[in-house]
Amino acid sequence: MSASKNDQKNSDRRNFLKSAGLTAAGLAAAPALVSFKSTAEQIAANISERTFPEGFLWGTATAAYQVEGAATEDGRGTTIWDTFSHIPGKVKNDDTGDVACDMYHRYPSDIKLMKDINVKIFRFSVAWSRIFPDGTGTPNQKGIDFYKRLTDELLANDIQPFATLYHWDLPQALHDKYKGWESRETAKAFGDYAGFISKQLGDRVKHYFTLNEMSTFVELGYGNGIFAPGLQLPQAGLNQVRHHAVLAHGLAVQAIRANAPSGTKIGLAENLSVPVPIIDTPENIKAAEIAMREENAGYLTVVMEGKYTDKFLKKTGADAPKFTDEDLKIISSPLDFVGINVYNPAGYVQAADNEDGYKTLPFAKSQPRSTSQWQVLGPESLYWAPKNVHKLWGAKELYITENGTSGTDELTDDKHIYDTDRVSFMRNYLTQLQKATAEGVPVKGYFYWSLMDNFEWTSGYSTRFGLYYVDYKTLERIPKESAAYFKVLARDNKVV
Ligand code: PNW
Repeated sequence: MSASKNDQKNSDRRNFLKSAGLTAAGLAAAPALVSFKSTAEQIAANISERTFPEGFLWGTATAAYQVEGAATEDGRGTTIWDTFSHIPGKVKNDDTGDVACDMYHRYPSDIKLMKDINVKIFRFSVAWSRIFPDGTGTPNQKGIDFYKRLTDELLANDIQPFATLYHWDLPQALHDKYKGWESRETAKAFGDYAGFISKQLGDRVKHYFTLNEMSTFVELGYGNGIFAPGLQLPQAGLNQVRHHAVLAHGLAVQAIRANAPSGTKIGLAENLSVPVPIIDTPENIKAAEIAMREENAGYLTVVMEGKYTDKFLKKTGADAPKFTDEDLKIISSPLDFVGINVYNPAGYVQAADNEDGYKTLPFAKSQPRSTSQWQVLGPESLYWAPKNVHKLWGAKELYITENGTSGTDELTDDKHIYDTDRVSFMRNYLTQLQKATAEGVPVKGYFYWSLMDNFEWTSGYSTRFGLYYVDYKTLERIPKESAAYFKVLARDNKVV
């Protein structure tokens, strides 16, 4: 490419960024040219100072089965992950969540650990089987009390609780009775449970996420079978499971609206596929948008649009899910915010003259990855994910509900963990997120995954994502270098 063409592209890109930022600023500061200018200057200052918007919320995330332990305590019912992790060979080293980080008992000191690093929001999940041991029926008061104690303790420490209602630990009884997510009955039961919990915790919890990462638990649990319940369904069955997951989400939104006090905010936490333009030209940027919409057609797209895209229906053909118009209305119940879990780019894309309008390039063999083989490292994903969710669907509020990385995390003789890789990861990814917020994308908060090392599904305890190291022999928590990084980041509200 000639130098002048390059210059042209660079200047196109600059103009694009400028106009994107200014458009947002212009909308926010309508009346006078003066305020328009000063807002534009503010944007420029934010970009160079790398600050996040005022009031941006910094937090950490966990999930019940991964941290709580106490698997048979206080009337908790068995879940599909209890069953699955106890089958030899399913999880690395045959680890299980029986004890995990024992957060069920240690939550008061864990909340202190959060406070120590300036956490203001905490995302945890409610274990459905602690509330309804069999998925439906009589509620278990001891389970409810646990989440009341937990949220009271958070509030007493000035940390806002954000509750996820399903983080993959389906009550085993629903699997046995209805084949779990293969049945609509499970979606209905989820709606009932969501309504119930939002009534119980309504005075304490103001933000709910319905389901965590539908795409992950459905594809890995019912598609390739490496997650619980370990099934490999044919395409038609798999599409029906996908449909039941989005339906469950919609039913839960409606049930929470009907039961929670007004002012309660509802969203979901989806690990969406994030295509990243290989080179930021207008054509490739458009291609990445098209790709994001189509690649999430069975999940976020149908939730946001209330229809399956034509391409999705064409591609699935006779195997398409069976659904009604009423289902689509439920699935697309309006949300207060969209939560996205962002770990990696789905691929680098470019515009193409084909039926799809885009082409996904193969990853280079040397593309860096974390110790989780699926996690291709691409910080730009934390720019394009919120940018395009906002652009495609006009989401008014966004949260990064998970972002993090796994490393080797070696404990030195003097009891330190110098996780330089994680610190670098956070700085690189957050630089991209900051750029999105500076351009006016309404991201309200960020949850690092995870507060501490925990049960990493099929990788067991061998894969560590935490800001705090967990010594699984003693259950001691030790802050890593990244915890120190997070503390300054949250204090200064800027990339440091
Ligand atoms: C998410 N993949 O899981 C979950 O929400 C967390 O429970 C989990 O601990 C975290 O990310 C880190 O893995 C994923 O294979 C599991 O692509 C697997 C994949 C993606 C996300």
